[in-house]
Order: sequence, then C-alpha cells, then structure tokens
Amino acid sequence: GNRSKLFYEQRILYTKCIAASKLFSLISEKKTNLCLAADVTNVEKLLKLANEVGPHICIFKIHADIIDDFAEKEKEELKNIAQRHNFMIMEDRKLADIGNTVQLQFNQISKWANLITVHAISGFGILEAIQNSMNFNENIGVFVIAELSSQNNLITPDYTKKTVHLAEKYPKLIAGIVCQFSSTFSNPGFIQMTPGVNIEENVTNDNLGQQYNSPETVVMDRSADIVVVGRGIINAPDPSQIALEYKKKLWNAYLKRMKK
Ligand code: 6AU
Repeated sequence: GNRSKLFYEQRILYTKCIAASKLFSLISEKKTNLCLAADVTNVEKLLKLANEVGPHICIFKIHADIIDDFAEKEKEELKNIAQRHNFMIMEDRKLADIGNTVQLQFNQISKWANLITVHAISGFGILEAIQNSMNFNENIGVFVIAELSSQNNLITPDYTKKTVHLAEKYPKLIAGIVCQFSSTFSNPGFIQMTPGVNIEENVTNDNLGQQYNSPETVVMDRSADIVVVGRGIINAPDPSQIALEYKKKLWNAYLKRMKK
C-alpha cells in the first residue's frame, strides 16, 4: 500500500520496532508531528526550551556534543521534562564508525536518549553493534540517514537504496529513515523524518548549504511523517508561540494529505 495514505495509528500495525509504535501513538495523541532541533549550546537554555516547547512536539532532538556542561544532573532533568510533556529524546549523533566503536558510543548515549541517528556508511556492523549492545532495550529506536538536506551532499541514489535495504534487515531496531522524498522507501512501518523546513518567506537556505522547504511541501508532496525544525523556532523571540504555529501548519498539512 501507499504509506502516505495511512493514519499514524494505522501505521502501528506495520512496525516491529516498539519505540516506533510508541512514537506513532504519541503523535496521534498529541496531534503533533513536529520535532524540535534544539541546537543550543547553553544547558539552561536547552532545559528552558524543553519545558516551553515540550507541549507542542513529539521529539526533542539534540546534539549533545555542542552543549556546554551537559552532565548527569541535566540529563536527568531533561528525562523528567520529557516524561512530563510526553515527548521522546533524540540524540542526533549520526554515528558512522565501525561496529565496536559505535557500541561504545551507544553505551553512553542510551543512558539518556530513546532515539538515535546513524549513517549506514560502515555497513551492517553498526546496526548489529547497537542491537547487540548490553544497553539496548525495546524503548530505543534508530533512525538511519538515507538522504541529507544539504546542497551538493555526496549521497548517491545507489547509496540511498542500499541504506534502506540494510534498514529493512533490522525491523526491531529501526524506527525510521531520515530522508527528503516519498520515493525513498515504501515500508509503512518506518517513520519518515525530514529536516530542512522554515515557514519564513524568502528563507530557502542558510550560507552553509542547508536547504529549506515549506511544511506543505515536505508533508504533502514528500510524505514526511515527522518534520525537524531548528533555527526557525529556536531563534524566534518566543519559541513556544512559533512552535505552536509550526505544529498547526504541519498537522494541517498531514490532514490535507490524508484527504487528498
Ligand atoms: O532547521 P535547522 O536548519 O536549524 O536544523 C536542522 C536540524 C539540524 C541538523 O543536524 C538536522 O536537522 N539535519 C538532519 C538530521 C535530523 O539528521 C539531517 C539532514 O539531512 N539535515 C539536517 O539539517 O539539527
């Protein structure tokens, strides 16, 4: 079937990844397919964002390696906020090393994140390493990068195809695919996460290769299930108010897609 015509609740039937089914249900409960890219370096600012934007998002996505003094106490606090506002925490580390190294990295990350991004560049070992890690449990899900949003990136159509093929071999582990297009994969059990969205007129890129589309383009034309927004929200004077605006636009685009 066509995955873009199935409701989030229906998609649960197709996934074998428990984290993905939780994500599908939390999206339909909260009526939000917005993932915040909380790319801030100050830990107080990070926790403030989580508190204020938490009600409007399904995932709070961070890059732990850009945050000053992100210690045990703050990680616990973030987990508490996630519980309170019912969102998942994603570490967007884009792991890419050999299996053994990734397993060591994963053993740390799994202490505080439920979702994690990986590149498939190093082959099956990276997915084996995570699935067989002593810290792996069913509440953890992996998103594999099959395409990037940046201009002139080096990913080829063949690499994308092979990445999706590899992901298909780990249905319990893989929550979804980070990609740009509807045609990238067909499995309705996988969640399509798509970054590169901004609602401001005339904002189509940054000066370092990032490319932006509208909520309607990525959700309606490109079948995104979860949309990642960073600077469009975090640089606004009132992140919570603008997040709500993104949430509404993205959810309406989803409803329109289902009616189309
Ligand atoms: O909205 P922005 O441009 O401020 O932030 C986009 C966020 C950043 C990137 O690290 C991430 O999305 N990202 C990813 C992800 C989610 O893996 C993949 C990609 O192709 N492009 C991209 O920007 O935190």
